[in-house]
Amino acid sequence: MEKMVRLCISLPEALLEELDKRVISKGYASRSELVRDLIRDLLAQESWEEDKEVLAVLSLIYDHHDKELVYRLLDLQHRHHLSVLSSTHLHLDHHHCLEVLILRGRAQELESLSTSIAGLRGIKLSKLSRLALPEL
Ligand code: NI
Repeated sequence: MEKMVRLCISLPEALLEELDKRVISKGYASRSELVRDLIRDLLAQESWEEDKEVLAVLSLIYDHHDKELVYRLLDLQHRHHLSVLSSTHLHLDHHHCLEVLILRGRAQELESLSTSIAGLRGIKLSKLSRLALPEL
């Protein structure tokens, strides 16, 4: 269990109200939990801005009847096989597939791969979740 430190911070009242609204609407157990998440989000954002080694989850929806798209998607994944840690494919219905790729590598490389995939003709949805590697 990590050692916890208490701190006291000053906020304008209106900002505290906004914080508390989000603690309730997002179901956080406390203000502390929300503030910890905000700091972790900021650290993740900085890791990406500084082109550090990062993690990402790329979610895709496409129609598998487009054989050209399926070929190009697989080809891109093989060309970046060191960055693609895993891929999960789910057949949503007769037409649509959901594919989730877990990626690890330099931020710019993952951004570039994600952009290449998102730009393939026939991709109906592409969403990249940017994560930081946990600190040791
Ligand atoms: Ni499928």
